[in-house]
Amino acid sequence: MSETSRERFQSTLCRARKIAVLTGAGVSAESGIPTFRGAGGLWRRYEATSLASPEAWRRDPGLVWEFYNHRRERALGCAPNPGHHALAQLEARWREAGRAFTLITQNIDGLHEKAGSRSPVRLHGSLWQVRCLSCGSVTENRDVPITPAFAGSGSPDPEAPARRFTAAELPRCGCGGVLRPHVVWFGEALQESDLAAAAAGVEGCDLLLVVGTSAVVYPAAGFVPMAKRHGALIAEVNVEPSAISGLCDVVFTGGSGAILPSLLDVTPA
Ligand code: BV8
Ligand code: ZN
Repeated sequence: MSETSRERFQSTLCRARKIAVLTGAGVSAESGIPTFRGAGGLWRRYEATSLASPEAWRRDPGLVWEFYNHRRERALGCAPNPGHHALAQLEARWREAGRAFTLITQNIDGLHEKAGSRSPVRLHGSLWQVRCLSCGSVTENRDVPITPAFAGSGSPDPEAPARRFTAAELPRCGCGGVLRPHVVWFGEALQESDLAAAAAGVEGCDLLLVVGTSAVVYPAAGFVPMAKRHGALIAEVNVEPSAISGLCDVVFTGGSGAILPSLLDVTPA
């Protein structure tokens, strides 16, 4: 009888000397954080992707901060789900066994870190970091609202009254410069150090696990064909097919919070 996908995945996993994981918004869906392209991808009348851009910032930085302030507020009340914990526990077992493990995430919500994942490669930055447009300093910032002027703002309701924020109401650095979210917007380059860390984690990996991503955003999605070229077994966990499902050796369909705890319950052989 041919081995099942699960048997194939777990027998490859337990022998794997080097594992890479790529996650997207879907891994946080069961924590209550809306995905980009699902129904949650809308905020007021805007596609999330249209607000995550330098053009939107140039046009109306107050609106962009309203959007991020709303996401920070919502994420504050969200906890890692069993999928995040299963990935953090797998990482701990692999590090304990002296084996290589790299978690690469497209998410900016910080839930992997909250679940105990150590030094995930955050390709798109962090909801909880801000960057000064004048001095360039990057700092942790967990103020909700981001400034008093944003208190109570950010409702995703399309009928919510549009507010204009003055430059004085925007968050400021100690140097007086305006602070922006330290995230990578569409059309912005990713940090070379993050790209290099992700590539180092994928090159030569025995297995790449892709969790909860539509895999339409580049260069993040490009790590899947890279792993394939290096001969890795490619596995996917998603509730529906994605743009890389055709590259996968095994596909597990369902919620990552439901699937990962038992799927990853493997000790290094
Ligand atoms: C770049 C941070 C080049 C912000 C994000 C024109 C100019 C420049 C570049 C481009 C261009 N046109 C296209 C590009 C490339 C562009 C791109 O890829 N566009 C796509 C849309 C075609 N990429 C870029 O712009 C990147 N930069 O290329 O720069 C450059 C080089 C040098 C100099 C200058 C420029 C930057 C991309 C990063 C954008 N920032 N996020 C923020 O979050 O606010 S991307 C953002 O969207 C997220 O971070 C995430 O990565 C992405 C959403 O994707 P997913 O995570 O996959 O989420 P999605 O909702 O799509 O899917 C969820 C999945 O989960 C689904 O499959 C669903 O089925 C599944 N799911 C749901 N529930 C569950 C589940 N799975 C499991 N369990 C569940 N319970
Ligand atoms: Zn500054």
